[in-house]
Amino acid sequence: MPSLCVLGLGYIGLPTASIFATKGRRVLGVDVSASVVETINSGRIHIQEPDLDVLVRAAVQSGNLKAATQPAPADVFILAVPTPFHVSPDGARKPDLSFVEAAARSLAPFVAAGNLIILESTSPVGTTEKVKAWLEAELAKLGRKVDGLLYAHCPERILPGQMLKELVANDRICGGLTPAAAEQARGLYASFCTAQIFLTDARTAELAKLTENAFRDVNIAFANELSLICDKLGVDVWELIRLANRHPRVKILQPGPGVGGHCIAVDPWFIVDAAPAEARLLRTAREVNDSKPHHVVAQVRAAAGKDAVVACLGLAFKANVDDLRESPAVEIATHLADAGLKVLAVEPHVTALPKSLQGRAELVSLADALARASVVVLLVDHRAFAGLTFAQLQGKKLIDTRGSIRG
Ligand code: SAJ
Repeated sequence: MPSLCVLGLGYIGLPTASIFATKGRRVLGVDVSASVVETINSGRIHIQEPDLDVLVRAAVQSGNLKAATQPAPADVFILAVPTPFHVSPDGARKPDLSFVEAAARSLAPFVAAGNLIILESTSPVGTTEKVKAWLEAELAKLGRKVDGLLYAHCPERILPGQMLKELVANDRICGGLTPAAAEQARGLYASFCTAQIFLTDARTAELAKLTENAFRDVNIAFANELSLICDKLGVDVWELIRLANRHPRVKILQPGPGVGGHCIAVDPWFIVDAAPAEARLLRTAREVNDSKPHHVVAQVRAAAGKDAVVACLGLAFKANVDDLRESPAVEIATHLADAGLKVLAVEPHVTALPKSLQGRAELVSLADALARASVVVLLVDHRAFAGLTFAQLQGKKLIDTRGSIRG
């Protein structure tokens, strides 16, 4: 069975490396962080995802998964490194491919004829071609000539919170720079993916992944815009959506405090960057979703008196995960603290506040927050808040951004 080298041991690389290892392949996981490497080699994990600890432990104990800070020769190389954006001085969001470039170049001493190089990171159209160009440039510098390298883009589609289930059960797309590359990639993923694997070219695969997240972003923006319209017109947006969704061809998503995470709030910008004149709806959706936290802050400030104590229920970017990165809830709580309000944060999934709130808010239990706050802002619909009722919040001002508190 071919051996693998997976570069980037984060939310995508680690489950992917581990599942290949548990299917009997020899996998070297590579990460630039020595502490991540040490954690994984001891059979533990540095990120939270249901059952991932069990999978990684099994992979390490089988002897098939090892982690290191440097790549090594393998038959297949998978790049699963971050692809964030940076904001240029004129405000435009530009893809930051520096991690992909560094990973691609780092392979030059190790690749051999016929190796398959797979880009899994969500990437702008044309990135797989760039991976090839970067690696070839590095090979030329080393004076190496390596024949028959195959390149493919095989984007992941797994949902945080259900990653291990979706890793196996979701359909996949393998886009090759050549049909042979796509075919080889399909053979590889078929070793654990029980769903269908579709072959295409790399550019279509790149745009398909971006399109999926842009589709969701636009649909959430529709719901968020409706919530603003309803606030203005004095209509209950939750009731409105519930009723509109009784139409057989209407399926409106749920408004919230904004769109967080490192995928949906990022990926549409890669399309906007590549086709700014055409991607008008996508840009506006991003702007609508990015503006929602400011609307919530304004609502809270209008409801809160000068010395109000505000309980922020939830800090994670979505329900039932511990991930606070790119979280609109954190953004809102931070702005409230900036405004001089006393902020009590309730986040059952973490034991410490994020940097922007350290020393400026208190991390407290739900009971403590409810006892002390005059204003309650529900920011995340965690299961832990599911039992909350209006009766428990009597006498307090309530801003429920998720519509999850019922009678
Ligand atoms: N949200 C709403 N209202 C909704 C649904 C979501 O406000 O009705 C918010 C969430 O609270 C969160 C954000 O949107 O802040 C994104 O959450 P999500 O659950 O929609 O998506 P992610 O970011 O966890 O994962 C997405 C998924 N993409 C799609 O569903 C098209 C996942 O399949 C991808 O693999 C992942 O991005 C990724 O890695 O790209």
